[in-house]
Amino acid sequence: MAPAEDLKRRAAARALEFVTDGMRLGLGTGSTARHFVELLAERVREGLNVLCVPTSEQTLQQAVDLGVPIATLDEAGPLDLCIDGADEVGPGLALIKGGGGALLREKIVARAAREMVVIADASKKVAVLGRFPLPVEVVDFGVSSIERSLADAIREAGCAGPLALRRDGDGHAFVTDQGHLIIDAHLGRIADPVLLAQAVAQVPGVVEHGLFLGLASRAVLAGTDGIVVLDR
Ligand code: ABF
Repeated sequence: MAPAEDLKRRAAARALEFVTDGMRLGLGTGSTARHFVELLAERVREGLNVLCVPTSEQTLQQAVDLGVPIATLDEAGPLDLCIDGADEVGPGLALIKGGGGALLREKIVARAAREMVVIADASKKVAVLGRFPLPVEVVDFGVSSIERSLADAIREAGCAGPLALRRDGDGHAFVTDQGHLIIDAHLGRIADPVLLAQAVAQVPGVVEHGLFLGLASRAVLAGTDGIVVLDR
C-alpha cells in the first residue's frame, strides 16, 4: 500500500477503537473515510452491531457493497459518533472540508452526532487554514451573481483570492448529491475563520460552506513517526 494510503488506514484503524457495540455512526466521505468503512465492515462481519448514516452516495454505495447496516439520518435519529476526513485541520480542530463535494451532508451528520472524530494523515494539520481552497455550496440560480456577492463578503471578512466554479473532468459544472454547485475560494490564508464563516453564510444562495468550526471533538492524525490523537 502506498505510504500515504497506509497512513490514512492507520488513522482509520485507530478511530475504529472509539466504536462500541450498538453505536449509531455517521460515515464520512473521501479516501480516509473509505478505509474506515472497509475496516468497520470487517468488524461487522465479526458481529459488531452498528447502524450507519453515510454522508454521500459514494459512501452509501460502499457501505451497501460491504454489508454495513445503513439508515437515513431521519431513521437513525441522534448519532453517537461521526468519523470523517478533512482537507485541513487547524487550531482548535477548525476544519476545511468539502474537497470531495460532500460538505453539506457531512456537516449535517457531524452536527447530528454527539462526537465527531476526524481521521487524516498528519500532512492535513496546518497552523493557519486556507491553503486548501474553501468549498462553498450554492444553488444553481444566478450563480454569477452569487459569486460576486461571495467575493464581496470574503473581502469584508478580511480575506482575498480568486473564486472558481468547480468543474468535473469533462468541464461540466460539478453537481453535489443535493443537486447544488460548488464555488471554490482560493484564499491562501484565513486569519479569522469564525468571521469568514459568518460572512459567507449570509450570502443569499449559499447553502453551506466547508469551514467546520466547533464540530470536531477529536482528530486522529497518522504520521511517519506514529499516530497523534488531538482533543479539542
Ligand atoms: C471528506 O474527506 C471531504 O470533506 C474532504 O475533502 C475529504 C478528505 O479527503 P481524503 O480523506 O481523501 O484526504 O470529508
